[in-house]
Amino acid sequence: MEKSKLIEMYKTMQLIRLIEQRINDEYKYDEIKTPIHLSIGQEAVAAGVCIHLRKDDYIFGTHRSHAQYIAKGGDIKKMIAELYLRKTGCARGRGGSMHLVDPDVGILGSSAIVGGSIPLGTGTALASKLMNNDRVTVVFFGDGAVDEGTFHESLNFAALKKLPVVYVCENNFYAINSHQLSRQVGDNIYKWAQNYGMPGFRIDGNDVLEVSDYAQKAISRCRRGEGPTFLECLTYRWKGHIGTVDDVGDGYRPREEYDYWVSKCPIKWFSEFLKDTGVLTDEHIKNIDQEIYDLIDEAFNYAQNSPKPSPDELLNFVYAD
Ligand SMILES: Cc1ncc(C[n+]2csc(CCOP(=O)(O)OP(=O)(O)O)c2C)c(N)n1
Ligand SMILES: [Mg+2]
Repeated sequence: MEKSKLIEMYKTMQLIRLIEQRINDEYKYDEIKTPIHLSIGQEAVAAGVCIHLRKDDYIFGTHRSHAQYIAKGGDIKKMIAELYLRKTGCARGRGGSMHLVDPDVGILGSSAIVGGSIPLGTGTALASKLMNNDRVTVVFFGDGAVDEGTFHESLNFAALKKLPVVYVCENNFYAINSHQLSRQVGDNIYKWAQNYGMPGFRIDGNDVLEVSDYAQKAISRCRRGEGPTFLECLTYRWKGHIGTVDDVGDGYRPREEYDYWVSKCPIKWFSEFLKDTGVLTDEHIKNIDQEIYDLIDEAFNYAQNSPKPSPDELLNFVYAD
């Protein structure tokens, strides 16, 4: 992979990490008026996939979508303003963290309905096929979405019609506090895809190079008109399911498991790789990180100084009586 792309992936992962740490820190002031689901620990999935997407390709996300929005090139000022429910937010302050959208860069939406984005992304892939363009759709979802009927219907249909869609399952092993093995007979998510007739792979979702490699092949396959691919990316969230809690010790996940995944930090590993291979030095990394901190400050200032919607605007954009 070209050096510039490697650096871009580092920047994306670090922007996701640092912006979420800032969200985490600001949350206690109770000015961010929306539930939040942080992706700290899972940054490599979105970064490794979206590096291969064009601006006019589409993505759909979930309740845990900051990473995907950022990696696809969403405007972070509008994202933070959305978290503060300001008029300048990407969903005009009406959606909050779980409803990020930026159609100008192909972010067609995220949904808090678990599994809800899977048929939507299957639909845009069908549209691309019918309109005979080569736009690819990527749908991101969690291991919990596999428990929904719509997951199975959508995969079957996409394989049957050879639709240009890449299904990216971020398997962090938990849906809220329920482990995968308390919800599913086996730990075999990628095999569902194979059974429905598409290539399905299980990969290390904390290794951005591996994610990028598989994503590139999957996206190229879509562009060639050969149909969908399924990527099950094993990864781990560091924070609790919702909000800013640190919940290790609450009983549902073992400390050793958490420690193992923290030791596999995707950003730490990748920055070491970039230094070992001479792509970046400590000095470069320091400068990049400072630029990212500045961008984040700018986004928070923008959001905090943006106007709030007024009550008389409540019914704007409501189209039915
Ligand atoms: C249809 C539906 N059922 C239940 C919920 C409640 N719920 C919100 S998030 C969540 C867990 C989702 O887990 P997963 O898909 O693995 O995503 P993760 O939170 O791990 O990123 C559940 C059950 C919901 N939002 N929608
Ligand atoms: Mg999960």
